[in-house]
Formats: sequence, structure tokens, C-alpha cells
Amino acid sequence: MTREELCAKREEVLAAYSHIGTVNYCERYGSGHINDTFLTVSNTGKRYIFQRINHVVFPEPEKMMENILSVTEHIRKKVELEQGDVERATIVVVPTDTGAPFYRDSIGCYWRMYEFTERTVTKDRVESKKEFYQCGEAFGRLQGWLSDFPAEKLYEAIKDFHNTPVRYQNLMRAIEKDPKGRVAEVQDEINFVKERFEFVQTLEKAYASGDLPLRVTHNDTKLNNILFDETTVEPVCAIDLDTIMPGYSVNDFGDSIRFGANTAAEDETDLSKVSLDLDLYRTYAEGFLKGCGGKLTKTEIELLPIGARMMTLECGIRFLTDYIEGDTYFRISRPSHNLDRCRCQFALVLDMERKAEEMKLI
Ligand code: ADP
Ligand code: GN1
Ligand code: MG
Repeated sequence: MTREELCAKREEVLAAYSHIGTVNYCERYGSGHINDTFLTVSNTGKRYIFQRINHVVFPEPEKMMENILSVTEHIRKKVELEQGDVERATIVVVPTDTGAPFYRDSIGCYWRMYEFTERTVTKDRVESKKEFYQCGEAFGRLQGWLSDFPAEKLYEAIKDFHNTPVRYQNLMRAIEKDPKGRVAEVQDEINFVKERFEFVQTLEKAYASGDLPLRVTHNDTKLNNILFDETTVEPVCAIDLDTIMPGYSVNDFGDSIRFGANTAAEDETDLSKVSLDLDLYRTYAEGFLKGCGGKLTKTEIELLPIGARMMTLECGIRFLTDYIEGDTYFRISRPSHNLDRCRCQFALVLDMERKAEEMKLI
């Protein structure tokens, strides 16, 4: 959809939310790779997060929104018991004028609105150890709150989302098809993945043998999916609940490390800048374990460093697959963006391999 088409649709959809008042401002917001996010301000001065859900990535938005409603209700009950700030502890879905949690527009796209959690900020890079510790604590706490959520009630928003062997197979299929003729230029990256075939199976094997429990997890634990209080920099809530599904705790840990403990940005092209910051790794681990409140098993704790390596390798595999397939999944802002992101992830995997012993000791 072109920018103009998107803007035209936005008008149609906002008319379905007339109860919020007249919209005075609506502009692109945030740095997510999947949904189209807009910051919207009504004439009452109230702010909203307005999103077009990427329904190629999320094929059944109705069911995904049901997940979000039931998970946020569960979280609110937990926070109420802890006498916390219920209003700000989780995202709040704003219904349409007819009371629905989303709106389907005339060309079949899905849109939703959240209350903007005021006096909060999101961060794309770790600015202090303290805030990374708190990010770990917040994601750990979320896992604790969800530990008694009935997993069978959850719809699997993206099938095999963090099933790394399946991601590996998807890459092999993309290589075979080579729809854009890009395979020849990424032989080094393909070999890098193939050399790690055995490693890719680690967590699925641990699950199959009963060593690794399936839990209800967030599955997209990037730093910018935590809202921090703008003055105290305390974590206020975890957002982006689209992928809450059964998963492994070690992957929630791992994806935060992949993104936040990298000394470079996710798409850094100067690979000499890419490395694992062991100090940040330790800091996050401490926060996450505190947040989980003793709920992780001995095996899960032992597998935390594997989770970090797995999520980094898997994310690199996903970027590479998308590059080969012609950039249809992740939003890009330059032609080689997905390849740059892939190379950066693989450089980080290499550094994690070098630091495996230290990670284990921590
Ligand atoms: P994506 O799946 O594309 O990453 P997100 O749901 O993470 O979409 O939203 C994108 C950005 O919008 C977030 O990183 C955050 O900055 C902002 N955002 C989302 N929800 C809220 C909210 N309830 N209050 C304030 N900001 C929000
Ligand atoms: C996507 O939506 P966003 O930007 O928070 C992706 C994650 C990746 C991440 C890489 C639904 O997250 O799985 O790890 O990009 N989300 C989905 O930055 O695929
Ligand atoms: Mg996000």
C-alpha cells in the first residue's frame, strides 16, 4: 500500500472511532518492523496508539486480539493483587464505536487502537545498566504473572514462531526457490547457518526429552517493547503482546540479550563494532531471574546462554530468509537492510560462541 493509500484508509478507519473525538494529529510513530503504528491525538488532547495490523504476518487478527484481551485482563488482576498501578501496568485496547476490539476496513485490513500510556518513553538502545536490569525484571515479572495463565486458551498467533529447526527448514526452502536470484551473493551466510545445524536442534531436543518446560511467554522481548517512566526510568509495562504464546523462557531471555546486549545496533554494517557486552549480559540475567521470582527450573537457568545464542542465530536466519525471498516480511529502509541485519546477528553469534564459557559462568 502506498503512503497516500494508507493515509486515505486511516481516515475511513478513524471514523469508526468517532467516540474519541475529532482527530487533530496522526503521524507514524515508533520503530517496530511489523505493524504500521501512528500516534493519534484527538481534540480532547488525549493521545492514542493507532495501528494497522500486518495481516500477512498475523493471518487471524480477530483471534490475536482475543489473546490480547484475555492476557491483559489476567495481568490487570495480578497487578491489582499486588496493589500496583493497574491503569498503567498493561496496554488498554480502545474499542470502536460499536464496541469491537479492532476495525476491518473496506479493503480487508485490520486496525486497532490503544490508549497511549502517558509519561512513558521507549528506547532503541540501552542507555544505562540500571534500565537494562529493569527491562529484565519487567519481562521476568511478566512471565511470573503469566505462569498460571491457561495456555490452552491461547491462539498460536504465528505458528512455529520460535521453532528454530523450522526456521532453518524455511531458509533451505527459500534457497532452493531463490525467487530474486540473491542466493549466489549470500553463500557465506548460508554456510554459517549450515555449520550450526546441530546447535539449531538444542532447545527442541531439550523440550522433547522433557527437560525444558513450555510456558506462556512474550516472544518479542526487545528493549523497545518496554515502556519506561519518563522521569524515574522505572519500567511501566510490557507492550507488543501480539506474540504472547506458549514458548520457552530462555527465548524471552535470549531475544532481549540479542537486541540489548549487542554493543552495536541490530542493523550495524561495521561488524567490528558488534559484540556481546558481558557486563550487560550479567545485568540482564540478574534482573530477569529476580523478575521470574524463583519460577525457573535448574535446566532453564542452565540453558539461558543457549537461549541468547539461539535467538540471535534464529533472528539472523529469519533476516536472511526474508532477504532471499525479496523482503516481504520485515520493514526495510534500504535495499540490503535485511542482509545487513543478518550479518550483524551472525557476527554477534560468533562473539557469543567465543564467550560461551563466560556466559555459562555468569
Ligand atoms: P510493532 O509490533 O510494530 O513493534 P508495537 O506494538 O511495539 O508495534 O508499537 C510500536 C511502538 O509504539 C512501540 O515501540 C512504542 O514506542 C509505541 N507504543 C505502543 N504501544 C504504546 C502505548 N500503549 N503507549 C505508548 N506508546 C506505545
Ligand atoms: C519484529 O515487531 P517488532 O519490531 O517488535 C519481529 C520479531 C523480531 C524483531 C527483530 C512478529 O519485532 O520477531 O525479533 O522484529 N516480530 C514479529 O527486530 O515477527
Ligand atoms: Mg514492538
